Amino acid sequence: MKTGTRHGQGRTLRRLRRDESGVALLMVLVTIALLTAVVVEFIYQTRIDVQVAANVRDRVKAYYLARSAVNFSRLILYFQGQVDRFSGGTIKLYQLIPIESDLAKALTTGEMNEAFGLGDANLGDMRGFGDFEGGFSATIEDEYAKININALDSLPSIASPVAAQILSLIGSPRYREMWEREDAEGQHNTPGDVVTALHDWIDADTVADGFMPEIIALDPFSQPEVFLPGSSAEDSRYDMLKDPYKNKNNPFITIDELHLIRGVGDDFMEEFGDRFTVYSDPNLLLNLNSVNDPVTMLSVLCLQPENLPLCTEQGLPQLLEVLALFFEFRNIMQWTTLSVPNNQAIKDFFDSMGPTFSPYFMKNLAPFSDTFTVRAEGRAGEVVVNIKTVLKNTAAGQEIMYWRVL
Ligand SMILES: [Ca+2]
Repeated sequence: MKTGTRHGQGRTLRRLRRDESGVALLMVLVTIALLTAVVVEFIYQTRIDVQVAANVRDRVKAYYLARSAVNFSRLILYFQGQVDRFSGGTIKLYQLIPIESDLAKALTTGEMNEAFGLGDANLGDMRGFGDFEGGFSATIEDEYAKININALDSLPSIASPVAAQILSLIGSPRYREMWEREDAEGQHNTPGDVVTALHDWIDADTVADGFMPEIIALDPFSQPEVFLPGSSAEDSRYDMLKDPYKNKNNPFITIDELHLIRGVGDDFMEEFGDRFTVYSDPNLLLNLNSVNDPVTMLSVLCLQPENLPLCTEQGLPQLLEVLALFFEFRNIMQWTTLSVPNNQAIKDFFDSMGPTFSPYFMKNLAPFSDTFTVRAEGRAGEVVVNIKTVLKNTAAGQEIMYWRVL
């Protein structure tokens, strides 16, 4: 019985051991599984950390490369200010000098020397200057090539042509569909409604002003008054909104403020945002020799009462042909003489082709420009950083009117 019992105990022990070894195996498996998960997680996390670190590093690099492009642009605009004094604004350095790091690299790393067969020509300390990873570029636009919305509250001799030009731009038949759509509040607006709303936003009074788009469009140059004070409150445009607000009764400080104007939606901004400015002198019209946008140029030509027959469906193809010839003429002139025609030479060119400019328009044009938008881009690895800034050349130096990192 003892033996039997011992035997029995031995069996139980063996079974227990077997069971234990089963538990141990299970624990080992679970531990391995857990460890594998932890290790995989750890490796994954480490990879993310390395990638995040690389992205942060590249973002910092790209940001400073974009700032380099801004600095490069500031230097060119500084010289532009000097050159404008004797060229009257017809030499556009910022259009002639490409702001592009690849070019800077080629100039400083010896590539250019090889291309020109100069071999080891001594560039002194210049060597290695462009030796960095990534790149930058920038474009410069003249703010006087755009329509200043704040001019709507200027003298009638400026406000009237500006109102007419905005009407001609946003009221063009090609945007008819945009005006047929309801805005976010389910309201319909006309181009005339938007021009009035823009004006009420800026002007000091608080009544909704009246405006005769047809009369302004027919002859914008001899209007004694453009906007006539009405009797209703201008704030009623925004009173019924979920989050009501009042008209600002002060000039626009940025173009982004346009989003607050009744009738201005994303589609409007997409189409026209870059064609407006708030930075140029509101007592002057634009600078004709800086306008590179055919749509803006078309709105300038259709401002002139003499050209109205050409601004019809029948006349438009001819007008567009003249416009294309003009841009070609100016391009060829810029690359052969390094200067563009001044306002008078532009008038003479169009006169010889048919369309003309009114003397009232000519006398209010900006002589040359002092305010520019710089769009800079810095690139490093996969990261791109953009900086948009508006710079104004003043007697005291350069003023930064706007700065945004995207
Ligand atoms: Ca107002």
